[in-house]
Formats: sequence, structure tokens, C-alpha cells
Amino acid sequence: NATDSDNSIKVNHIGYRINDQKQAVFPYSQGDSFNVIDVNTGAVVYTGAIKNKVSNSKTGEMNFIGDFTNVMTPGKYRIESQICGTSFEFEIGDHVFKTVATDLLKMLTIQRCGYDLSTDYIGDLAHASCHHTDALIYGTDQIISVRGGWHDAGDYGRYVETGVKTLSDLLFGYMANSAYFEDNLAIPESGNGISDILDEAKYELDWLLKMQTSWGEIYSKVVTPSFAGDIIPEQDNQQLYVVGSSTTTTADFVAIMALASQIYADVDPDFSNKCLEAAKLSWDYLLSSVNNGEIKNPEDIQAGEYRDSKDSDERFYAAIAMWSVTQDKLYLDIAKEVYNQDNTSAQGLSWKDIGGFGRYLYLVNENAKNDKEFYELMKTSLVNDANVLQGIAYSDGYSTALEHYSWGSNGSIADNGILLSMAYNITNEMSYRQLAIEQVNYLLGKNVLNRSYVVGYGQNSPTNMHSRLAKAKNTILKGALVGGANSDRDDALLNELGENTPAAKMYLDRYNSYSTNEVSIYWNSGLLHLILSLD
Ligand code: G3I
Ligand code: 9MR
Ligand code: ZN
Repeated sequence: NATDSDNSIKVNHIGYRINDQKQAVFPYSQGDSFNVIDVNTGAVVYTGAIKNKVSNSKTGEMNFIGDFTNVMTPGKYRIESQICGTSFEFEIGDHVFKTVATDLLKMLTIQRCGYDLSTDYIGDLAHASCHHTDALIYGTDQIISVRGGWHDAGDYGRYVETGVKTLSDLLFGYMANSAYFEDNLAIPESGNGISDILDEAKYELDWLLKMQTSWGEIYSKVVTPSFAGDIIPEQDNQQLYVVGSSTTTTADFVAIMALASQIYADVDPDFSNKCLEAAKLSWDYLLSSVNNGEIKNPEDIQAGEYRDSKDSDERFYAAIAMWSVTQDKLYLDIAKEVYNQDNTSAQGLSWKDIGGFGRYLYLVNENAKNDKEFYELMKTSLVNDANVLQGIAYSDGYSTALEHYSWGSNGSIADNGILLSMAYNITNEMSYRQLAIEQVNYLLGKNVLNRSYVVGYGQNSPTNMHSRLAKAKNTILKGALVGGANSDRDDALLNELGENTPAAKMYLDRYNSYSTNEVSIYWNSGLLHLILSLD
């Protein structure tokens, strides 16, 4: 049973790019050496030493590493050693991530709400338009139209905070690598002359615009009173509610609309203007509002909470994004003010702590270096974060840059990979890039469970992911990255795992382990962004 710890040799099941660092992880060594075998010819193409012992309590293993970076001929390979046996097969080639990256993006198409998705687009997950009735604004008798956007995860809620995190990944990914996706991915807008990643992002941006009040404040989510059963979305006929509003979600909105205005300026000028107008309205509201804290669900609403008591990181990101698109110094001054009051406001790439997108957006702006002092401040802040992650990764046999395995650990690993990749882009320090790649490797199989965590890719990949749509259709959600190991035991099934189970093994490929095996738009986008930034 490959889900148990085994002695096999761990590799990225999909593959390695020709010029990248390539490593395999061995559970023990005893002076052994390893061979790289060409699967087609059976020939040994490389022999290397197994070295660098690392032991780590999060994996519960003592690991040794075999480096085969020097194997640079495209092809299909596996690793063998006398004591440890063999690894899964993998590829070496320059485009090994292209197919998985495409499906990571198309997972968002599958998550579209309020849209008739035929088999042409999403195969056997095809479903009719859903959740398109008007929503009640919770606590009032007012109704608004909020059709559109993406279902958040395995549930059918739609949340601003996670939408903004996901969109940030898409738009930053596009900035890093705008030619990666063309206009031919067979999504509904393919062939319209615009890159499909921007088309998919626009589907969510259009929904976000509907979450804006006439005075600029942003509603937080659209949900039903309780999580739906295991039914297809168009059968979920509960009353829709628009619930909550906060300065965090409002600042999130400003940031993403300002960024969208910048990104779409050339491809869709009208839309770009619309985004900027919307951003300005909410910016004005934000400036006159103090942090109004985390949103708790009303008692009769059971939905994701996404509680976030701190809004400085969202405000920082918003101010930088407004500066980035307008080049008006006023916004930069406010960003500096926010940062001076709270220097953690420039950190984080998650739905909760999101200021790291602002920090990077500043650093890559061509005018940033005109303000040498602030540029150095931001650069140092990024490098410090990267160095912390580097220390963590170097003490882990799998080079995993994660301190604590909590709910969504796979998403955090992807986000930490993005941060390392950002640090590489700003400093040219190769070790950051190598570690960023190791985070991709972890998610695609080079981990203690020898599992690929992307559904339908690599070996031992999830088959019982927590997705109501896939469950109701009795199929898999190919291309979805699941949440991953969670040492906090946030669902009852995890209690089946022994008391001493190492953190990185606290994962179950079971439908009801929603705290390890759920899918989400923002874990997918993290891995996609990471690949785009490296590929
Ligand atoms: O960040 C802290 C960490 O510092 C601390 O050491 C650790 C110790 O417990 O906790 C960490 O916080 C965890 C947090 O996720 C990390 O982001 C919380 O324990 C954990 O409860 C929290 O879980 C969130 C979960 O909802 C429950 O609220 C997940 O992040 C979040 O991804 C998940 O989101 C759900 C939505 O509610 C509903 N839709 C599906 C979605 C995905 O599962
Ligand atoms: O299925 C729900 C999942 O989509 C959410 O992310 C999660 C958030 O807490 O909640 C799941 O619903 C569970 C509920 O919280 C507790 N009872 C069991 C539900 C799973 O079927
Ligand atoms: Zn829906």
C-alpha cells in the first residue's frame, strides 16, 4: 500500500526540466549508490552517490539525497538502487509541466458558478447553470444579482477573499509568463483573441464587481444557510445570501481591481477603465473606514468563515496596486504609512495574509528603484522571508519549505515556493530558485507519502477528493490540487491515524477527510502561479 510509508525512492512523478536541479530522496543509504535508468532502452545513463543525511520530525524519516542534475537528455527514466529498489517513472524535458499547468487552470473553469458548462468544456463534470437566482442581503429584505464567479472549493460558496488570492496568482502568473497560455485551451472564450488565463480571470472579476455597493464597500461572500449535500450545483436550490462586509474584503477588492486595470489595459481598455473606476470608489470608502474586524458567521449560516482580523496587509497591497497603475505618489505614501505602522503588512501570499503580492508588485515596477530607500526596505523584507524558508527547507529531507502542516498545507507549500521564486527574480540567487522547484516536486510526488497531490497526475494521486461536484458525478476532478497533510486533525477521520503519525503523513485520500482532501481554487492557483513563475 503506497499510502503507507515505504522504502521507495521518491521523485517528482511528472518530471524535471532539462536545466533544473534534479534530486531523488532515499529513505536510507548505507553507502549505496544509485542509477538512473532510461526506461526505453534499459540502459544505465548515470550513476551517482547517495549522500547528505537529513532527519526531520515532520516526516519522521532520515533521508538521503541523490543528485542527477547532470542527466540532461530528454526522455523517460526511473531511479534504482540496490537497497531501496526503484522509483516511479518520470520524464526529463522542457515542457514537462505544460499539461498539468493547463489542467490546473481549467479546474477554475470547472468551478464556474451560474454558467452552463457542457461536456465540450469540462467533460463528464458537465453541469447546467447554478446559483443564479437573486441573493438576499443577510439581515435585510433587499435582493441583488450576484450571478457568476467560481465555486470556492468542494463546497458551492463564493468568497471574495479567496477569489482575490486566486486572481492574484493568475494575474501575477500572467505578468511573469504572459506567453505561456494562448487562446486555445477549449474554454468558452477560446478564440476571442485574448489569452485564456485572462478570460478565466475575467469570469471572477465580473462577479467581484457585483459584490460592490454603491458606496464602495464590498460584501464578503455569497453562500447558502448550510453546506449542500453531495449534489450537483444546479440542484442546490437553497436561498442565496450575501453575508458580511469588511475593510479586509474591501481592500482586497481595491488591490485586485487596480491590478486588473493595469493588466487588461492593452487587451481590453474598456474593462481596464471599469476596473480602475471601481477600485477608486472602494479606495475612497476604505480611506474613511477603520478596520472593522473579522467576519463571523451569523448563527443560522454555516459556511466558510475566512476570518481575518488584520487588514493592514490588504491595505498595503491595495495602496501599492493603486500606485502601480496610476503612478500617483499619494498612494505610495499611504503604502509606506501602512508599512511603518505594521511591517508584517508586506508579507504573505495567502487569502489571509496577502501583503507579499504588494511587496513584489512594488519591486518589479520600473520606477521602484527611484525610491532607493523603500526599494531596499522591500527587498530586504522579501529576502528575510526567503531566508527563513530556506532554513526550514534545508532541514527537511524533501526540501519542503513549511514549518507547520495545517489545513491547506499543500497551498502553503505552493505559496512558499512562489515567495522563493520571487526572491530569486529580485536577487538572482540560484538557491532560491532551486528550492522553489523543490516545492513543485513535493506536490507532484517527491514527498514522504510518495503521492502526487494533483488529481489525475502522477502516481497515488487522490481519487476521493472532497468535491461535491465530482462526488455527485461519481468521477474525479482532474487537475485539482487537494489540501494535503494536516497535523491539526481538523476532521474526525484523521483520528484514525496513530498518535505518533508525523505531520507530513497526516493525509487521507477519503471523501470525508475534508481538512486534507478538499479541492480549492486558491490551492490550484498557487501551484499554477509557481509553475508559471519558473517555467
Ligand atoms: O495559521 C495557523 C498556524 O499559525 C497555527 O500554528 C495552526 C495551529 O492550529 O493553525 C493555523 O491556522 C489554520 C488556518 O486554516 C491556516 O490557514 C487553522 O487552524 C485552520 O482551522 C484554518 O482552516 C481553514 C478552514 O477553512 C477552516 O476555517 C483553511 O485555512 C481554509 O482553507 C478552509 O477553507 C474552507 C472553507 O472554510 C469552506 N470552503 C472550502 C475551504 C477549503 O477547505
Ligand atoms: O464539506 C464542507 C467543506 O466543503 C468545508 O470546507 C468544511 C469547512 O469547515 O466543512 C465541510 O462540511 C463539514 C462540516 O464543517 C462539519 N460536518 C461535516 C461536513 C462535511 O460533510
Ligand atoms: Zn453555483
